[in-house]
Amino acid sequence: MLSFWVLKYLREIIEKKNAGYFVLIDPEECKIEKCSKISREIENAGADAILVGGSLLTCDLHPIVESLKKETTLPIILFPGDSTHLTPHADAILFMSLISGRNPNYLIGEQVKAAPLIRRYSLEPIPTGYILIDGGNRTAVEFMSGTFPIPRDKPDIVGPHALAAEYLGMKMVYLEAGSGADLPVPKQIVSYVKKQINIPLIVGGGIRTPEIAHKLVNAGADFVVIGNILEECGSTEKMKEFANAIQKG
Ligand code: 1GP
Repeated sequence: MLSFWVLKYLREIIEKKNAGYFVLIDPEECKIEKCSKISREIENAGADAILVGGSLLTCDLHPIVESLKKETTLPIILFPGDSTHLTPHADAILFMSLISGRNPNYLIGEQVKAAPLIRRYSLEPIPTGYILIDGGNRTAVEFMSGTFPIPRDKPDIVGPHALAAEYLGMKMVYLEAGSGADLPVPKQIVSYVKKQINIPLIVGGGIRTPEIAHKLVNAGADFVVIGNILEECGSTEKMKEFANAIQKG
């Protein structure tokens, strides 16, 4: 009997801390010999979970996640670009459907290919409606998925997508501007969506300062994802600043 725990843990984080903090690791940028140290630092800095993934993967995911896992008690959650980005060394997977797009492969195709392996690996699937918002530049996820992001000034289009995710039984909604986006998801969109749904809201992409993270939490984000900026200036201090800004909302 599998005992899944990550979604329950994430719900408790929202209750206890107001909002949670995910650090995203791009396996392409993660040197295997540094992985254990990195996951220890992320935990010490106060993050709530480690996401691992990206749009494109050319490296071997197994040893990276195995090594990350050794030195942390935080859940390691896969954030896959497609059905090949799987490893049994993680705890859970954001089982995403790219619902802002109309590409059947990312709505259901990759999910069907991944499902048997997720089961074999005993990964906890967290069904997530993944919504791409224009971040001011072309991002890898836009190119790789062959989908258009929703325009930044159209919360009235984003809202029904998020609501449809909830009505389809998904457990989370992820508003994504894309890794390295010039502009994060507008707080007006976050607050609009927050009013529509009753499931947790993840916001990520292009969040470069703790102040921006803080504003997004105030607008309604339940989880904030920080990736690129920590790779660029990944000091523990910087990670802690984000923790303070996010978890104290
Ligand atoms: C990307 O939302 C995540 O999917 C994180 O984005 O790397 O821009 O922080 P950044």
